[in-house]
Amino acid sequence: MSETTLPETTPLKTGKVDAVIVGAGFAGMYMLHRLRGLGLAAVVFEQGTDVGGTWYWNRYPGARCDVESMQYSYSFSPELQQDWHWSERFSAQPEILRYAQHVADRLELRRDIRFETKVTRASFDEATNLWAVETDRGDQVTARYCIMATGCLSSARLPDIAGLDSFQGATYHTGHWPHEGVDLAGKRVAVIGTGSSAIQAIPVIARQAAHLTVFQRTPNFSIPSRNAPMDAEYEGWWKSDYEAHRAKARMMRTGILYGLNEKSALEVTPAERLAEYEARWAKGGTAFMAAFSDLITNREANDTAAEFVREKIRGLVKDPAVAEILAPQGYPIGTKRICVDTEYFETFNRANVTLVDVRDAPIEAITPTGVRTRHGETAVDAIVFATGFDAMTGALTRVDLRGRDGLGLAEKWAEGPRTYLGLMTAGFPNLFMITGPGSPSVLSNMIVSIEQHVDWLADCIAHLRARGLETIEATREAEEEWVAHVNEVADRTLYPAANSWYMGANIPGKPRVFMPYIGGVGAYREKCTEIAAQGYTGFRLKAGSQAAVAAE
Ligand code: N01
Repeated sequence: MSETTLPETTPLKTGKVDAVIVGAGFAGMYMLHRLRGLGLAAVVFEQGTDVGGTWYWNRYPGARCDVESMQYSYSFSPELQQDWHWSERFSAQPEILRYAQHVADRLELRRDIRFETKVTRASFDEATNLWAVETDRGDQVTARYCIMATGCLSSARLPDIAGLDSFQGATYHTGHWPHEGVDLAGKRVAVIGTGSSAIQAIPVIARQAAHLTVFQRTPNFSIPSRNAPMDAEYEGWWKSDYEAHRAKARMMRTGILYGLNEKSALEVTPAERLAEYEARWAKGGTAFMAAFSDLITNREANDTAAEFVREKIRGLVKDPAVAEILAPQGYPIGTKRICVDTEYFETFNRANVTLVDVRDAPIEAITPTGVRTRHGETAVDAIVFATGFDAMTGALTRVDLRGRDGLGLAEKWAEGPRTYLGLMTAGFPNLFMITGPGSPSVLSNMIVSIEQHVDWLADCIAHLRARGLETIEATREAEEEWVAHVNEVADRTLYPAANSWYMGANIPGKPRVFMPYIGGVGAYREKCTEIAAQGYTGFRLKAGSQAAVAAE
């Protein structure tokens, strides 16, 4: 269904539902489907005009998923996964959005989704054990459960650069790309940032623009995608036993089925090591980081992979000085999210592309006509901000969420997010997060993690209802322990060594805390299942009378 044929959104204004779901991306869509299956009345509020979440907003040129198409899709419906055909090894944004729209059509989800509606505030009423949810369209809805399906990378961020508003040309953010598309042909374009989004957009923009200037502060490691049309045999292999393959993927560290080499990078000969890296480089994709078991825990092992990629960059970029600026130094490979590209480094060989290193000479100002550093001004017609997101917490804390005693979530998380399993936070009964901080989320195949959380939540809600329980809430003790565990596991890795958005380091003033859980999707799943099987250990479950009826 195209956006133009969408039904008119009718605001609810007032009413009572069993559950409010915030966001109609893959998490919100599946949550709605599961809650309907339990017979609950649920409404989804979504800011956009259609479903798709990340894939609705991130329409920048070159946007593509770096998880293989056969794995980046729902697994809950055997019919759906058999019927759908992906055209490429790695799907581009328009195809993933079409898939989301297809699922919404197939499951008739849109009738319970209120589009173009932003949830502004939700507060817990201790007298009734209900959430009062308010939107920017004047809805005031009460709900037993409030489920935040707001995504981890959905709060786009513009840097605080002087003169931003003075620019007379066009400005764009990759995470809010205009739906009608942008014609950059013949234009002088600046791209600010060199993260995953920029690395995908730059080669495409370079082919359109008269001139492209890339402002790079931190170079990134990137692996070629080797994207190609879908191989029929490969698709057939997946579809011949999708259930079994999915079951294996769910227990992998990242929720992705790929060959993890159990050997240490330091236990093989240099020739064997090189051969492994070459094979993975030739195959393409993030599985490069699974070349050896210790790349993310041992700096010496990591250095071998980092140097391999730096050498590749030196080979791909003709100007040695430019190659050195593009070759990442000073942080371990993989500790900032590894990028996957199509001819990114080669793009810097083009005559119409200039790289500006702003590490030592930061962007001082945006002027009416361009971008200025202390080395001078670059005049441009358009600026593309590929400057990322207030990751993991931003989409949650920008809603005025109030728990017991009026406690605000933003206030509670002032020193960093605190959750139990990334699912709930103490003091906020019946407020659930899908792929929240403290869960594997962004370190995994998001759809695998989304399905795991949604299934766990649906089972939890069914458990509460079957027993006449009104609320579930994480205990402070369980939360303390989980936060300590998340940190302890992160500290066993090299991740904290990088100034990444995983650490909140891309936002001035944001606390430096490693936000996702790196213990692995499989181990995490087992933990969640065990906790539920034991009667929700670490949660306090209460009947309407407020009496505690289940173990902590
Ligand atoms: O954002 P980022 P993103 N002056 O935060 C730079 C997912 N994703 O949108 O590193 C100059 O990674 C900043 O520099 P620095 C994926 O998880 C997935 O690219 O802070 N530069 C950085 O280079 C990814 O990790 C896919 O020094 C400034 C860039 O802006 C996540 O989304 C595709 C600056 C921001 O990079 C976010 O990626 C796309 C300033 N003042 C995204 N401020 C796939 O599936 C910021 N920067 C493939």
